[in-house]
Amino acid sequence: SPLKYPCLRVLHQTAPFPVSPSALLLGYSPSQEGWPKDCSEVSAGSPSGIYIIQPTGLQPIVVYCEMNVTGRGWMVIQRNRQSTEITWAESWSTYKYGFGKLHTKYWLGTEYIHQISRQKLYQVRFVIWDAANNTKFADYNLFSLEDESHGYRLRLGTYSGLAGDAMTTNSASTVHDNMKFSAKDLNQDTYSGNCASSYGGGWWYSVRLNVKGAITWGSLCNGNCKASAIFIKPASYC
Ligand SMILES: [Ca+2]
Repeated sequence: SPLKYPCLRVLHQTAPFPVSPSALLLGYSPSQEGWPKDCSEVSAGSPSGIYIIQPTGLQPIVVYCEMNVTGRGWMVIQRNRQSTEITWAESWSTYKYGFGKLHTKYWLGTEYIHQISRQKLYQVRFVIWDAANNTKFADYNLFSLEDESHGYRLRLGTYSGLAGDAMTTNSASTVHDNMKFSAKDLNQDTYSGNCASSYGGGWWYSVRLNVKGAITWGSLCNGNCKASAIFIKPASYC
């Protein structure tokens, strides 16, 4: 049988993965130490694609590893497109365990992002395709999520990039660092209303990447971004 991985469990619940056995068998198998803990541990020279990883304390999960962008080993935790057919207006528990399709519109799952980010020190790259379809990055040199009992509070380091710092600016209405995650049925934003219900998504508001059709990143694009993706990998120290 070509399927060698009886232990593989697809944990995402709302949509099946477009995973073919061949995609899972790109010369890829667990080492004696087991599965990689993240995409940075996938062996050098491997192509971008779908891999099995096993973060500490979790079952093996399926993720997309971007191995070609400047510096290999990025793990994709989010993708969205302006043309998305999914609504993104999901519940706390659906955001918790993730949804969508790995190649196009996708949320890995807030719980998995938390579990992964506690393994090592991580950095994050927000990739924004602006209204003219130019690709811009916003990098933060540290990234982690606290656990669910602390609302998956977001921790971000120092910004660099050309997309603009839409996440750690000083404005009380736009800062994301230290904010809790919100979904339509769990309002933890600092606004008097319910941002997740108003915008139809889930986030540490006010940026809107997890939203249907109105992707917004600071002043770079306001409701008219073409697409987004979020990558994480271990932080570099020097
Ligand atoms: Ca509120």
